[in-house]
Amino acid sequence: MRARSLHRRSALGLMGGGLLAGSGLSGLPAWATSSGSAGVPTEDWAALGADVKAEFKWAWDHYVEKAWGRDEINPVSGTSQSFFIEGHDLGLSLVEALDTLWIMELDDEFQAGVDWVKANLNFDIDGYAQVFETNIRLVGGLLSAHLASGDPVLLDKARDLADRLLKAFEASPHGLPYRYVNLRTGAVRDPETNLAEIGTYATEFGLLGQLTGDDRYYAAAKRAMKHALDMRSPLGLMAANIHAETGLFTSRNASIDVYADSFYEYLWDSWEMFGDTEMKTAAQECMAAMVAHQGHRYDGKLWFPMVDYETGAVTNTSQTVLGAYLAGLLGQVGLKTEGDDFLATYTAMQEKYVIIPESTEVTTGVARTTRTGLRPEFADACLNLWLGAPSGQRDERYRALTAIHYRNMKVTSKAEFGYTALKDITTRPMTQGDNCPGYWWSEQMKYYYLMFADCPRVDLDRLQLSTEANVLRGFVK
Ligand code: IFL
Repeated sequence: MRARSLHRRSALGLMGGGLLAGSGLSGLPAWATSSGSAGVPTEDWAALGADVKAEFKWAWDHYVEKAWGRDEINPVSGTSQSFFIEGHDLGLSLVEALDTLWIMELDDEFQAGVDWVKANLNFDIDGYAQVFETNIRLVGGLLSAHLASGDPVLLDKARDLADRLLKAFEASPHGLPYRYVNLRTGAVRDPETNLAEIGTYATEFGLLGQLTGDDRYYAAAKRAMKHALDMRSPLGLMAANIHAETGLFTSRNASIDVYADSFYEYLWDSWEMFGDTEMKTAAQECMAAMVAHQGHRYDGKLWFPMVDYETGAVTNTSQTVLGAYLAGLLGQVGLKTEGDDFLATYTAMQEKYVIIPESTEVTTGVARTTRTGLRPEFADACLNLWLGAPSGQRDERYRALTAIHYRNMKVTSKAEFGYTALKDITTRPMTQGDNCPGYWWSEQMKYYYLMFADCPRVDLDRLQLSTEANVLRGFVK
């Protein structure tokens, strides 16, 4: 790990007793680790929001200096790397950052990013891109930047890219996209896929359809989702793995997180964005089936381990940090008690480990892995639960929990040139990796800012975020 600033050492010192003892966040006030609503402190939220903006600007300046136009910065070494296609960078972090820059009113930075996109981003590449990632990160990023700026070139680029991705759907007899498509030739590969990768298109494709008047996009997205929904077992569950050529499940594991997570988000989002009542019903049915057949308590904590989709027998007792999104989604579909219950599970993991482990053994509540991916899902869940009440009645507890998440990230994951994933959360200090995933620019920094700052450019009551937190509705112009 690189040498740190005095400021950061002080912060570690503040928390050090609790961290070293492995007994939580001693050194922080009692409220900070509380999952109850009593004792939520008065915080200067505007000041915390300003701090998030300052950190984002600081990280952006380093990206500009060290990695401009590259997919991801490695913020310890000051190097960079490709994400989609080795040697053909697509400005991933830049595209992911655009709507966050806009919300933060960092207008010069936003315009510089847009100008780079217009001058450099060209998808006519003879290389295979992962269809799911390309959609949520690039199509979504371009669409939100278009909504922010009104620039038609950004919409043209989103459409061009989506047209290339459509080839992956059209190659399957069932309309289930292959995992990879050659952006130039339309050739496909990797038919063994999963719910997340066949079913996370509806919001970007639906919005693209609204903006272009072309129904093909949403139709393709919905056809793939419907195919899987139609194969639900009598328990109401789907297996998470599926084959694009046979159309059949290739495992028996129903999962809320790995291989599946955003499929479920996009059922509900299809209702919220487009009023699709069929998808609303499906979302409610799927959530009810999860609660009934996947929800299990271990040591009093609610978890959703993998189960056999036909029998409900538990098949795997690990759960990833990605699963935290479900706490927010449960709240969105009207199962707030269960959502709060599941959030409390991850809150306890945050108290215990400071940074929620990438994967947990649910029977013991012990981390299965030491590395983490600089993950946003806990803050995502807090935001969705917070937004569940109208302005003025929102529960401050969610903001307080998110403030802990933010401060813990600052203390553990800030490197010389940006924020990084961690190699080992069990060492003291934690051992840093050397990569800032693209989603950091789109997700947690936006969640923090939306919750802490006054955002004149966003109407929180209309806000619609994609799984990658791209703003697809709710900008104030
Ligand atoms: O890319 C992110 C997105 O939220 C997703 N899956 C995981 C990533 C963040 O952990 O759908």
